[in-house]
Amino acid sequence: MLKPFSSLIDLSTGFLKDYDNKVERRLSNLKGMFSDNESFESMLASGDTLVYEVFEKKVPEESGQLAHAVTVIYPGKVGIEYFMTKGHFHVKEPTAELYLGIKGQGGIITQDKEGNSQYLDMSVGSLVYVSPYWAHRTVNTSDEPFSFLAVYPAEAGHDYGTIEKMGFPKLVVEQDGQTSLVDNPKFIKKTS
Ligand code: M6P
Ligand code: ZN
Repeated sequence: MLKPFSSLIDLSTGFLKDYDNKVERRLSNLKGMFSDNESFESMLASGDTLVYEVFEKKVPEESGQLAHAVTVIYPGKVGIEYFMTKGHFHVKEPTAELYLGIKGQGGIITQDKEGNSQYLDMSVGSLVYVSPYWAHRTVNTSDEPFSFLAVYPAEAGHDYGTIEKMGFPKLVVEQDGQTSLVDNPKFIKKTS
């Protein structure tokens, strides 16, 4: 049986100090996810930039356990679209997730299976509840690393395939120095 344990987030840097596992996501891991393919390919040609890292605590992937991780999204854009996570639905769809902004500025774009979408700004202290059935992707809208904590049922699972096929209904972009949401021209709405 898992004993109670603690870990430490350095609030001055936004990093989790004593993580058990680190997932690195580079540009090449996000192929096809940014809207502007030409900018993506030319950026990739000059280096496989680190886009974000997920620092995880290990807990068993079973009912009753709470998975938790700190994600740091580095500043950057592909074309006008901000650096972002892959985004996912949960494999076990009726599971929620809670986010807490730790450092920097960003936002979370969500969508349900009908193609409804909602964007929520995040800054230090923002507490975001992602309801069951809603896919979620986080973006860094600033010029410093954006760090947040996520807590979710350990058995939830990540469904990346659906997002790879459909995308999100909106893109989070910088236009005239402002963060804006624009329609994703490549979004594929579920028909059934
Ligand atoms: C948060 C949580 C994790 C997720 C991570 C990166 O920390 O939602 O479950 O893995 O963000 O997002 P993604 O898996 O979509 O790349
Ligand atoms: Zn999730």
